[in-house]
Amino acid sequence: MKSIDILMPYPMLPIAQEQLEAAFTLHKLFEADDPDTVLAEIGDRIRGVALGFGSVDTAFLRKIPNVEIVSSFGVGYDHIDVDACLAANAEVTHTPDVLSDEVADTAIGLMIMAIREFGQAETWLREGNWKHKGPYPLTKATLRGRKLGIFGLGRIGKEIAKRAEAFGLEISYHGRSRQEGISYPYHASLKELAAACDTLMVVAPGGADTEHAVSAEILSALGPDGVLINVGRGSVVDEAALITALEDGTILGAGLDVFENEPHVPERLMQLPGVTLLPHVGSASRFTRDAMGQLVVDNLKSWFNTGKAITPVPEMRQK
Ligand code: NAP
Ligand code: 8YV
Repeated sequence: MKSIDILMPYPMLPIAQEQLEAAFTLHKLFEADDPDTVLAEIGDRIRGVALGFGSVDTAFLRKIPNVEIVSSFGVGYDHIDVDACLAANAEVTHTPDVLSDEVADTAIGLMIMAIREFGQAETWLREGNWKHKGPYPLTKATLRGRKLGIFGLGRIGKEIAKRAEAFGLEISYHGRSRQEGISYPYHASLKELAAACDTLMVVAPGGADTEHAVSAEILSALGPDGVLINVGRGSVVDEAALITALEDGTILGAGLDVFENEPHVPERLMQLPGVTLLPHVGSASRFTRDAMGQLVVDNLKSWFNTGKAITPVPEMRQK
């Protein structure tokens, strides 16, 4: 496969970079002084892209007209224009399943942190308040008796539900359709789900269809005991509406791993005491990120060895 040229626009983990370097002719665009000039020179030769970061659109695809496959790191692919890839006859792959457990663990951890204020309690201790002022105040919220509404009961959502069951939470969900063989109650609209629960877990994908789905109206339906957890995509939540809802008590709190304009987090959000914020670490253990990196490599190798990818995005299966 050494005769096959692969483009790596941004750095990736050693597990991916080293294997791709050994198997293919790898072009590390991020090492070039002038990436545009390099891409203009080698663009015609590129047959595969190993995408760890950045987006793919028509303009980018035009620079690599003979590309056959874009192998993306991560399960979410809202940064890739799949229609443009289909038009360019390029396969798109992602890294589902290998990260579901890790992200579900993060979601549960974030939910408990947000509800029991563990981040704030740790700050209380570290700043010496325990010694000088006494115990951290009792938390307004508890996990006991909470109703968890899952927006996006997919691979990760189901792992979150499994864990939440062990905590004794009542679970229901919303997606575009009711799922066969799932016993949790289904709500046909997000508003109905928000009204029926007090803890809304967002684990739906980003993109135009879900943009700002969690609006001021949804937050109002969630209500004053409501806690919003987002491990899906920042774009799914109207961040300005969320900040207002937290400031005026429309909802009680939030736990966020993803944001509208990462890595920028609005100052007003950071100032709010009832909010737990994580820097998009849902899948961020070495173990899980290595498994994702391996799948990026395996998809490329499989494509060039057999003509089939291992984990194409669903749109590719429909073509
Ligand atoms: P998945 O298996 O495809 O699940 C997505 C779920 O969302 C499905 O149940 C789907 O149900 C629902 N959904 C999709 N489009 C929808 C829409 N327009 N309206 C309502 N529901 C919709 O994906 P996954 O592997 O669980 O991953 C989910 C998302 O988690 C990813 O796309 C990514 O954005 C995010 N993620 C975040 C992190 C992190 O680090 N925080 C890590 C990994 C993934 P229906 O088809 O029935 O609508
Ligand atoms: C990664 C993610 O942080 O898989 C996803 O959709 O959001 C995360 O696992 C991200 O893809 C890495 O850039």
